Amino acid sequence: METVFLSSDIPADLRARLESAYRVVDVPDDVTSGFEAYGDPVGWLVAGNPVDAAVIAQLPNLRVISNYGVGYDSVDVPAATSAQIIVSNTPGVLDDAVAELTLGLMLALGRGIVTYDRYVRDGSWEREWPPLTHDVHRTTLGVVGMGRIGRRLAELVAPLGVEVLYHNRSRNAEIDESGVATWAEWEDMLQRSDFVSLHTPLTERTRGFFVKEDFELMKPSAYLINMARGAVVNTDDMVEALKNGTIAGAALDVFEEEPLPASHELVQLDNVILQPHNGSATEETRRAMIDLAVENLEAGLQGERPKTPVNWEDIYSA
Ligand code: 8YV
Repeated sequence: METVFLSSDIPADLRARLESAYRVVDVPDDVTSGFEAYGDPVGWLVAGNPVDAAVIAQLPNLRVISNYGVGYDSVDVPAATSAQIIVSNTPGVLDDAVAELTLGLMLALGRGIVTYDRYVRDGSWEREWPPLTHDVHRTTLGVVGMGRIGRRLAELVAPLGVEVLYHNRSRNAEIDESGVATWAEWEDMLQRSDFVSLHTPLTERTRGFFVKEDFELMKPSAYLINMARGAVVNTDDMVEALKNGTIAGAALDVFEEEPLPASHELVQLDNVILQPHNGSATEETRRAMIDLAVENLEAGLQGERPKTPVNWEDIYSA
């Protein structure tokens, strides 16, 4: 039997299905060497594991890397493509879940939901009524990296009368046609938005791209939401902007270092809502994601085009 590596827990029925055709081996998600201890895989289901060129070079018979997640920044796709390894991801099935958590965070930031939960619990309410909060309806939301998730978010906030601006490197024709959001120049979007929500993939171009000057363009009353990857923002600049009042607050689902150590400076800040990389983390959505990830793995191993490949055309075109 050929070997398949799994670097995520998967539901028992899917595991049994894989085990009927492959030798299935659990490999911790931080292993980058010493693969001989686990075997010689033809397929690997990864969940944010670092799979760089050096890792790929150690696995000469690998044919498929199925990424359990839409963001595949932890996989070196060009290295996989040169080794003729199919890479797939799980787009589409998590759009609703990520967009709804983003909406929840907008409401929590604007209406002080987390702050005022603490206010009641610590007895502050027994002493005085809390300060007023801010409307979320009829505000302006700026989406950075408008794709499927951003579009779903734009649809969700529409009934609240929220105006949605977006900025991508190039305009998204489908979005422009749909009218759910309006493209804006970078400075204009940052200056006008009450919420700036990041949904861009992490690439060499977006790594560390959101810096001090960008925070300074935002309104002092505005909030940053990061649902993308921690590394797209310069964390030191963000902490500074949050501490000195350049912006009003932030809601963060992703961090440069995950899990975020409880001793991190961000944890000390009252104007930040912290989430443990939770955007897609519902029973229903994770099931849909893992179904798709396993289907992609099986298809690729059978020499078929996975439902949602990343590099199929790069390998098989020409
Ligand atoms: C994780 C995510 O992949 O889809 C993404 O890009 O960030 C998450 O959904 C999830 O933790 C599963 O590995």
